[in-house]
Amino acid sequence: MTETLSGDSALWRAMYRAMLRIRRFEEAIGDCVESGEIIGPAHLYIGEEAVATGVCLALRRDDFIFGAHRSHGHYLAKGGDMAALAAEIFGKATGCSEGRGGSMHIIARDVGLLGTSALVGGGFGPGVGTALASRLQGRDRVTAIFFGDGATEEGIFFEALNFAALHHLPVIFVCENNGYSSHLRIQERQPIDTLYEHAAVYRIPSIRVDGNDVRAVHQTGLEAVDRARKDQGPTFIEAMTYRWRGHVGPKLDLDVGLRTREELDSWIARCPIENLANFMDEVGAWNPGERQAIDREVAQEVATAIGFARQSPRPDPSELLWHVYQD
Ligand SMILES: Cc1ncc(C[n+]2csc(CCOP(=O)(O)OP(=O)(O)O)c2C)c(N)n1
Ligand SMILES: [Mg+2]
Repeated sequence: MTETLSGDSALWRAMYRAMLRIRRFEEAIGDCVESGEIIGPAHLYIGEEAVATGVCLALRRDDFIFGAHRSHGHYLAKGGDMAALAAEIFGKATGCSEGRGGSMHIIARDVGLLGTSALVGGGFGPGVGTALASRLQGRDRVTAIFFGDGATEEGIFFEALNFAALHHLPVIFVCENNGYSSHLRIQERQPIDTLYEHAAVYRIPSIRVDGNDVRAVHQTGLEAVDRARKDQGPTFIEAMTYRWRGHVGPKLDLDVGLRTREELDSWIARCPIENLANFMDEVGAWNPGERQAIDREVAQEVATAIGFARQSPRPDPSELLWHVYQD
C-alpha cells in the first residue's frame, strides 16, 4: 500500500508540475501579448491543462502527437523545451520553428511533437499517416491527435476515423470539447453535443471523460495507449473542459455577448490544478513545503524562458526564403 501510494505520489507530483508549467507559462505569454511585446495571435489553453497532461504522461517520449492552434500545452506536456517555445512565440531565431511559425506552428521533434496547425483539423491527416507509418515499419509507436470540438465539423475528421478504424491503426483521437468553436457554442453548430458518439459508427471504442480531472484523463489515456500498443486499434476520447480566456489572446471575452461570468466562474471553481492539489492534500501526497518548492521552480523556469526569448535575435531577413523549397 505504501509503495503504491508513493508510486502514485510521484505521478501526481509530475502531473501537478506539468499542469502548472502550462498555466504559468501561458499567463506570462498572455501578459506579453497584452503589453504588445508579442505581436502574433496566441490562443491560450488555460483551464484545459489536464487534457494534454493526462494523455501525454501516458505516452512514451518517442510516441507522436499532433496539435492545433491552441497547443502550447501539448508541446510542454510532451516535454518540449520551454525557452524554445517562448522564443518561437516571440518570433525569434532561437524558437523551436526558428521564429517562422509563431504560436500556432510549433514543433519538438525530439519529443515526438511533429507539428501543430492553424488549420482546424490539420492534425488528422498527418496523425493517421504517422500511425500508418508505425504499422508499416513494424514499430510500436502510438500517435495521439489533439483537436477541438470545432474540428469534428471538418470532412477530414470522418475520413480519418474511417481510415484508422479500417486499418486498426495505433492512434488516439483526443477531442478537447470546450463547448465553443471560436464564438459559436456547440449547440448552435451540431445536432448532438455528445461527440464521442461519432466514433461508434466506425466501431471505434470511445469514452467521454471529465477533462478537468487529470487522473481520470490519464487513466483513460493509459487504456487507449495500451490498446494501440497491442495493435488493437484506435480509441476516441472526448474530454469535457473549458477555456478560461477568450478564443484568442489573454482577455476573458465576457463583454462580447457570448458567455457569462457565472459560466466562467463555474469552471474556475473546477480548476484542474486546484482539483489535483486538493486531492493530494487530502491523501497526504506532498512532503512538507513541496508544493511551494514546485511553484517556485516553475516560476523560475518561466522567467528564464521569457528572458531567453526577449534576448534572442530575430531571424535574419536574408534567410526569409530558407525552408520554402527543399535544397
Ligand atoms: C479550416 C479552418 N476553418 C476555420 C478556421 C478559423 N478558426 C480558427 S480557430 C477556430 C475554432 C476552432 O474551435 P475548436 O476546434 O473547438 O478549438 P478551440 O479553439 O475551441 O480550442 C476556427 C473556426 C481555421 N483556422 N481553419
Ligand atoms: Mg472548442
